[in-house]
Amino acid sequence: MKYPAILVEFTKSHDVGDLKKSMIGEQIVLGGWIEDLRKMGKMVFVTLRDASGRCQIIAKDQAGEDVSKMTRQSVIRVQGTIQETRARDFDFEIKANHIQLLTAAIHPLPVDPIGRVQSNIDTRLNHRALDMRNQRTSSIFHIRHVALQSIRSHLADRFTEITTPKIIGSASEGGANLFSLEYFGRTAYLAQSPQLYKEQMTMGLERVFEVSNFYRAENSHTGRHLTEFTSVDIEAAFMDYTDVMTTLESMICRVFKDISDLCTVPLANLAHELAVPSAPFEVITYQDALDELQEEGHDLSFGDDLQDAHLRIVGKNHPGFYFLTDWPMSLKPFYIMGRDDNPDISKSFDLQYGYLELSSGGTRLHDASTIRGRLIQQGLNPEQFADHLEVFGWGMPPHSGWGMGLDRLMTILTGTDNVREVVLYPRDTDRLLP
Ligand code: AMO
Repeated sequence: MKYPAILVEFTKSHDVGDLKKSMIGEQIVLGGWIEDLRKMGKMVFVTLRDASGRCQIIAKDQAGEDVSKMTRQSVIRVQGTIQETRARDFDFEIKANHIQLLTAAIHPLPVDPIGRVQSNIDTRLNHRALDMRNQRTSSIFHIRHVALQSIRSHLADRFTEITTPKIIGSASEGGANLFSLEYFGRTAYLAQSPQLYKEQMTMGLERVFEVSNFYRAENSHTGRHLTEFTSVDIEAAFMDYTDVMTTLESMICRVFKDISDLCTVPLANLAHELAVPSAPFEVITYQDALDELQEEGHDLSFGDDLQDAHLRIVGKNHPGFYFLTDWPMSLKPFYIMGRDDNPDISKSFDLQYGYLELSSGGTRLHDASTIRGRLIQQGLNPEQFADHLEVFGWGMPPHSGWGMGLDRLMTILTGTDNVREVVLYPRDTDRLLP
């Protein structure tokens, strides 16, 4: 390997994670930040971290700039040689010939990325970039990365990935919870979901999926609601709701297996033991849930929505993944189909994890006049859906699909109880910065 010109460039020859004991004697150039620094006599011991790991650097105090005066979290570049170590925590160490300070971290820092001093979630989110040097935080985002890869590779086998618009002219999920914005003299909205577009795409592509951010002007202050969230959506022609439930179930099992196999270190950093679920997931009906609630003294009638308190009771009886099916039509959006034997019951489902709703989906209506009737029934104006309804006259196949909240799934995968922990820069009613 050609030895880089240390004083001219700021590149490095290796990531810390690339180094091995078998490389003892090799000259390398590392770049990273100072996690810890101890001066012992004329020697300075630096724990250098980069995104791939950490290693010990041993330097004479006069190696390059005055190392012992450098602050923790400052960015340095180290030119040195790999050698044997007597340190218990490391297999080898780097004897530095030269340490170059690239950027000094100004102290006091607003959060301690080592986690010795604990900060509350708001303080950490206000300083997210520095929080990302905390191994717990970076582990969450490593797991998120693997989950996204796993989801994409699972779906891409049979589905085509699409990207639908986020600036739209009419609501995708009905009128409530829409963010509006001024758009060159007209009103535009931020998409709540890809619902209408993904349905339309089944006409030509048959099976599609999307992983994107969507927007809900929801004034909810819970650990599971954001105004900007990431949704994984599928829509498939010639499938009914039971078929897409199977797709969801197998995708969830695959993601858990992949995380369990590929993320042992991040999971250990989070002290989280992941239980890989197996298919088939339990299925209970909305009526079963009402009966369970009745036994607990909650008298709900068919058509009543299940509030958070109700789902917490049902979730206690079903702590893992389970499908909740057969919802009343009155609780479902205009595009959901009713059952042939009982038009008051929908061909739809939610995927629950205990009390937490992870996904909802169903068989869609594919007949324009029925959709028009449902829109009117729900107090929506069919005129505003004219472009969408027109498509249904061009030969729309029967189709089904679901949307799944990735951020909510991430809380289960990482053992956290707040979606703000698993989103880089969460947006909620209070949080618009940074
Ligand atoms: P729904 O509105 O139930 O269905 O949303 C689907 C899933 O998205 C997640 N989710 C949210 N996550 C965080 N913050 C929010 N504010 C938020 N809102 C929703 C949840 C939820 O289960 N178009 C349909 C899906 C379909 O039928 O294909 C839809 O959007 O995990």
